[in-house]
Amino acid sequence: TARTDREQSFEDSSDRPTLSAAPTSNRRLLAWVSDVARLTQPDQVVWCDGSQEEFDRLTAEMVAAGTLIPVPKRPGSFLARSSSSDVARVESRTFIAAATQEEAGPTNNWREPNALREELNGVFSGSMRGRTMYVVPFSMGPVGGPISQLGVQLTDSPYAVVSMRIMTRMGQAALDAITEDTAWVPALHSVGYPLVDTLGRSRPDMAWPCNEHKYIAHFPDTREIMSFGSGYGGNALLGKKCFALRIASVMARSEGWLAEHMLIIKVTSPEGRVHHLAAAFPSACGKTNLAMLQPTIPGWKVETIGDDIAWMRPGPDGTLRAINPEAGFFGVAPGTGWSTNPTAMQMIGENTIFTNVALTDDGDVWWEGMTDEVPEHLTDWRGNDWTPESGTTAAHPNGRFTVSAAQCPSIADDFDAPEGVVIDAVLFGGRRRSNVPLVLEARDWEHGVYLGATISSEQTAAAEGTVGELRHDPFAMLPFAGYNMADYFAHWLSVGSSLPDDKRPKVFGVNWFRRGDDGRFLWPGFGENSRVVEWICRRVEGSAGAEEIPLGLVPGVDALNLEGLDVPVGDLEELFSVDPTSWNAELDQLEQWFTTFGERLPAELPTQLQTLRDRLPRG
Ligand code: GTP
Ligand code: SPV
Ligand code: MN
Repeated sequence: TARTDREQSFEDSSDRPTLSAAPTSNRRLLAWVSDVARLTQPDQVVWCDGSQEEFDRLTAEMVAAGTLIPVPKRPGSFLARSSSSDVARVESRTFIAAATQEEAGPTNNWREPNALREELNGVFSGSMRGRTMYVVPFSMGPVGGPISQLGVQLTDSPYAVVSMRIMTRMGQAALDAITEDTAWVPALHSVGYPLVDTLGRSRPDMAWPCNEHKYIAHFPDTREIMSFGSGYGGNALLGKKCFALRIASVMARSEGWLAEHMLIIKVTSPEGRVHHLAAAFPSACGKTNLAMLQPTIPGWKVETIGDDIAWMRPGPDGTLRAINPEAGFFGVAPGTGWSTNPTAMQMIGENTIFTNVALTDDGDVWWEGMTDEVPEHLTDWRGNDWTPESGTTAAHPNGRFTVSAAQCPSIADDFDAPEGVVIDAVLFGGRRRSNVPLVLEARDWEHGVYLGATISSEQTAAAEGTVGELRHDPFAMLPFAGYNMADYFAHWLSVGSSLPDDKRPKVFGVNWFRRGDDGRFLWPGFGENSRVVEWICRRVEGSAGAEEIPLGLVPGVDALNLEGLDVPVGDLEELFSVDPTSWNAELDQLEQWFTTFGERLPAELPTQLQTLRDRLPRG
């Protein structure tokens, strides 16, 4: 292929690019790119401008290489099949290299920064041989916005480049915003599969190159990211979990704001009143679905601002203002269908990159839950023939779609607002088959922080581990907090107390996943969740009633709008029932878990736990 002036070859100069053609004069950036190129030894360096032309060129190259397969039924769309060992985030290989283990805290894998840096220098040495290194400048949030942040990803994965173009504001505008004195996060990524070894022998590429030995490494003190060995989602699109949550949470703590694993929606009531809600649910527990909810109750409108990450900052007027730092959605495919999430189905009709889903014989994608009818023959996510008798799922349970927010039919007009939207309510939820009620309002901010800190959820396929196993996932941030979780709880308490009483968001807990003894979901979920959203908005307005139960405030019999809903009375009762025996057992377990945080745990949390214990009937 012809070389453009944005590409530099090493053959021209001695052992590294002159970088004379680089479209920036930023010295720190040029020095870093040059140092990384010397370490990783790519054939060439390409500076990405974020143009459609560049996207088309890269996708064409990936089609030729077998990395992408066109999806003819959806214009501009492609399927990627990852290596079967590279299908989700790898939490056991995710490291927080804080100065001390205590700073990383008991929920993170800590590594001593200098030792890890040394180890990674060895791992990255020559890791891009035979490949192109792309320089990917990006902004999280609108370029130049007061809440936005800049970063540059260096990667040898064209899949990461095209995904970053969808997921972030990527390209020349972001690069131009990086001046000598702006802060930006250096994010280095390699799939760890060089095509030429140290003796100069070459080997063929793979459709999805990766390395069995993975590192997702974060240096919070210097705000750097180094990711090696994986091409997948949160491991490889470094603006997302690595930057916008792990590094950003560290920035947020020192600057008095919040970086959260939250969706953001704009809700308009039948009277035209607008409320913004932010909600934290663990991975694959319903954020994308709630973000794109189509209300089943008349007169209500829900619009999308974000589906995965929220940056929330106390504004000059005392309100908590939030932006979605992303520009696209990397959503779970299985379970996404016309009956559950029609908005998403409309959104992914074109210009979408699918990963690890099945292909139909007539050139479309398919996954479990997309249609009621199951196709008789498919090519599964591994590329094998598949029929309903195969005994496996056709799509990987963590198969995903990557699509621009601009294509979302429910995107809100204030999606792009650089100053963010005012958050009126914060929701915490998990996947709980028992104990946790459909909806619960916290008595105050401290109680709300307790609700966030004590989220437990059945594990999903979004990370390696045993699916279905209940685990603590405080604030849905267990894999994403970049510092000590106990300090993170304290930070939440402190941000809340910095807000004036009348501006502080109300806090709620929700659970769409409670099941009956027979194992079926007690609540229909999806669009019907609008009924819960309605009660939350009415509570914010001060117009809906609530009843106090030991756990907090719940809608009384008449406060939840059940008009036209076909849920048996018995199920509704069960959705709010509190079993003292199992709650006391849950509190014993929580108390035990609290001890893992030692002295750093804010006293407010055990106090809240004791209050709850005192309120429970003796079991
Ligand atoms: P990440 O992108 O991993 O952070 O996940 P997410 O929280 O955005 O999860 P998502 O909305 O994609 O939901 C994941 C799974 O939960 C899908 O299979 C959905 O079909 C299912 N789900 C979402 N909302 C509901 C609901 O209200 N009820 C039930 N029963 N399932 C739901
Ligand atoms: C999650 O796992 O919470 C995701 C997908 O949103 S990933 O980008 O892989 O983290
Ligand atoms: Mn997520």
